[in-house]
Amino acid sequence: MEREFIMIKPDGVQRGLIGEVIQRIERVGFKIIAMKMIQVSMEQAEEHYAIHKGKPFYEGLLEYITSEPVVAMVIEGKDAVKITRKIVGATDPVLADPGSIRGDFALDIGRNIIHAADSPENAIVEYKIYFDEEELLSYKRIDYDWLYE
Ligand code: D4T
Repeated sequence: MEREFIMIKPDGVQRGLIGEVIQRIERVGFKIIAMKMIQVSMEQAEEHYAIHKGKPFYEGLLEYITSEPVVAMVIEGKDAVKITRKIVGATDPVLADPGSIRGDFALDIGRNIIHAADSPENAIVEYKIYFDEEELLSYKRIDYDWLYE
């Protein structure tokens, strides 16, 4: 099973979309194995978005992601990264398909509701910024045998 790291960003929390996002993740069958509401520190934000350092949107991105609480989550399931990225939609809402989270709820690339890691390797790197390994729980969803052949 693959793990994916997801974060409902400050705009998602402020706009009351926590439940909406979780519902979309849960209903497809993913198992939430860790979840918490946190205020991202500047150190965590810099580590998370190190790849974007020096880009024109970098400073604004750090300011935004640290501005208000977020909900961080680790989920598990078959092809979790690819399927989650489809549920989330393209980074720029103008390119995000209707039916995706960003396609349905966002207008601006700088306020795009949710983050999802773009590879299984990055998912691990990213969840380690926000979670200790002991916070990741191991359990079986009751519908497991109906989700997987
Ligand atoms: P995140 O990381 O938020 O899930 O977004 P993506 O993985 O889909 O996209 P990304 O890493 O390319 O961008 C990170 C973050 O920066 C914001 N951003 C990005 C922005 O404000 N202006 C821009 O031009 C770009 C490329 C949005 C997401």
